[in-house]
Amino acid sequence: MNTTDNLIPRPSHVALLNGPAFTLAPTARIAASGAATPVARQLASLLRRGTGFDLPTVEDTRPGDISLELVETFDGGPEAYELSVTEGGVVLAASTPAGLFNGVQTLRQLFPASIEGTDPQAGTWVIPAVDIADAPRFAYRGLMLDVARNFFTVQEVKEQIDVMTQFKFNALHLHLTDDQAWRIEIHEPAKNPSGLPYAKLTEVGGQGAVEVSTAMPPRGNSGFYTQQDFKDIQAYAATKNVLVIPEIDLPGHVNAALAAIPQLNPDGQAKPMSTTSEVGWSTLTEDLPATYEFVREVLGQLAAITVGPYLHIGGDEAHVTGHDDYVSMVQRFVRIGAETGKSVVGWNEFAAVELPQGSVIQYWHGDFEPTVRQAEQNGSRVIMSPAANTYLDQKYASDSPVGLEWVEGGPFTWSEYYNWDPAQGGLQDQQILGVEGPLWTETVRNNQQAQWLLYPRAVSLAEVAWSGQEVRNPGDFRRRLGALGERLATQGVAFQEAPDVEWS
Ligand code: TNX
Repeated sequence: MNTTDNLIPRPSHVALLNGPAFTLAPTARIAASGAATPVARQLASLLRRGTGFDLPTVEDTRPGDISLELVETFDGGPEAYELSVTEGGVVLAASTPAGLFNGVQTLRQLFPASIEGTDPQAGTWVIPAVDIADAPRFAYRGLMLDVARNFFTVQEVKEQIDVMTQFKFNALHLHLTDDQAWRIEIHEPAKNPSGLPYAKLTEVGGQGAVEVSTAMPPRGNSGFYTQQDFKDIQAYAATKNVLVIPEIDLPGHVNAALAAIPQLNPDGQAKPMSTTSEVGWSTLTEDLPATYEFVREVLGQLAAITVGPYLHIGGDEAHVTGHDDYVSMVQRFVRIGAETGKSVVGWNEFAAVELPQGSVIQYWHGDFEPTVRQAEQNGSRVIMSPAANTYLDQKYASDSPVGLEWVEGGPFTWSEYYNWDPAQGGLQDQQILGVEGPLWTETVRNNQQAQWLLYPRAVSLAEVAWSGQEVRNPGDFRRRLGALGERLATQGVAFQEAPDVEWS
């Protein structure tokens, strides 16, 4: 077995060549020009750490170099790449920087795990001669971080991006608001007919967090992102081919907003903040004009600072919103969302309303039929997050120190998150935008706990989202996970050492 057998996610085509291997020499350079240069610089800095080599980025190519090439036409779409390794050098080709970035993640895994060390390691850096041609099955390969129940600093979010992107994830959904807290700054608008105190959303709502007695510590962290922070996260994410999808959860999961803005309550009285982890007990009010004024302002400001095409408006677990009120409100919210120019995303409950062109349904739980119907009738695309195959907050075992255990079929390890096909219930691949694993954080207090819940299960999801069913195989994946252990450990990433995996 060599590193070409251990790649995760598994590429579409891997052909070992008979020729001699490539050895990265201390004199090697990383060659690239134009839009390929930033990716080349990232590769150079990655390889410099573990090797201690200079690895300058240059424009010309010599034997022994790694060269990154942008080529015009390419099979497999914008994220595809081809990697050719021979004794004479490494050539990585793609039609976009995103494709090159994906290829770099593959190339990293072809070197011994010690290359991931933070200081120079002794060793020879050899890669077998190989041809790889690879392209993703789905365009959207995401993780979700619930920054509402527990706040994660900008730095912590960036660290999560660093780890996830080595598995070719390209979407980070930030769950910015919930009952316990409001995490995104909303400026005082010039036009404010009802005089809503938007600054209070973060002044009051930003102080909140969840409290769960078994979590360590019981109370979550508080804080919020300024609009500038949110831009910074997106700018960093963009360098790693990640799109950020912000969520404002409506019309349920809104207690923090009701506590900040008295006018959102029928009696005009602000609600008290709450730390409970109960769900489904708060709602906006259908017949209050302030409701729509608020939603329009918040979605408008958020859309204006969001780089990507998606705006997530929640829609889940509105258990105390009457059905008619739910339909009436959400029908207006999706239109307000679409008027910002973004594609509206919502949890599958929102498939109960007429969705604007280009909407995206995130299926997590319950009746699948409305999701499939909307996909068939109006071309809405689907993000697959079925709880029993993707919920990264669920416990590994009933005595796990962190995690929840409400999803039926648990406890859940890497295999439940691997052994499923997103194309199900009549949905075809073209109707599926992709796959996302949500990390709810009722019991999570820092990145280490988050990583331990994420890995290795998120790695299963990465392969489900990237690799075609025809190259996937649970036994082989289990073996490759084992080989990944040393790499994660060298990176200092916390992960659950699943007992059925032989960890390296
Ligand atoms: C359900 S999943 C929720 C969240 C909770 C989660 C805990 C979804 C759309 N809503 O509010 O955090 O369960 O697993």
